[in-house]
Amino acid sequence: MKIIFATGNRDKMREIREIMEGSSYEICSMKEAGIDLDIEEDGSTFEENALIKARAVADLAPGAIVLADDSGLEVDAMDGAPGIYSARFMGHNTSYEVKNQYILDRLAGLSAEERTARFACAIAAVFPDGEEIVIRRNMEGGIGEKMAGENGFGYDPIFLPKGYDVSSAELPAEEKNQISHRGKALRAMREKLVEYASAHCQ
Ligand code: ITT
Repeated sequence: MKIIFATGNRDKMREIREIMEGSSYEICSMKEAGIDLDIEEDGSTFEENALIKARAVADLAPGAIVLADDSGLEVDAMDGAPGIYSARFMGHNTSYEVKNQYILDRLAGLSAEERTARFACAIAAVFPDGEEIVIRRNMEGGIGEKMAGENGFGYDPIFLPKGYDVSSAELPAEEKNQISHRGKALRAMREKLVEYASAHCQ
């Protein structure tokens, strides 16, 4: 069966393909499915926004299973910001170097205990029969003292996963995917997809 991933973010799409490798589903991006859509993410939680994206694409792709990812970074010392606004934080066109430096400056002088943060990822699925599922998983950790690493994307250079003294941008892709919010949420969703397939495809 075919799955369309409702994302326009190429870095997310790369991780999604890595994490879903070996599944019996054919995974295609929105672009590969010929869908070009600017979706207004006006929900107030990761879960709501993931569903908004999946439903918008499902409306244009009858018969396909549509998945969407809404994710972001919650910094406790910033009252959970940038949170659901992670992509829009300081403006869509502002570089991650500038966004990351801003967060480092906001946390200057705080101890490790005061620098706690997490990445969150909600994955929503909309099935051809209208069934919907949303799964959220977190990766706990903290904000480092400086940017480090070239892997990953977005806020990875300033995020130290719990138990690691390197940033998630310093981890090889397979290692980040093992512990990441996206890896955990997608592996849980993969189990739901297997259940769906065994119930619906003889
Ligand atoms: P789509 O809505 O098209 O999927 P987007 O980039 O707008 O793409 P989101 O609204 O979900 O996606 O915003 C997620 C942002 O959170 C993303 O742009 C990064 O800045 C950040 N983020 C999410 N997961 C991340 C990760 O694994 N590593 C680093 N930053 C991450």
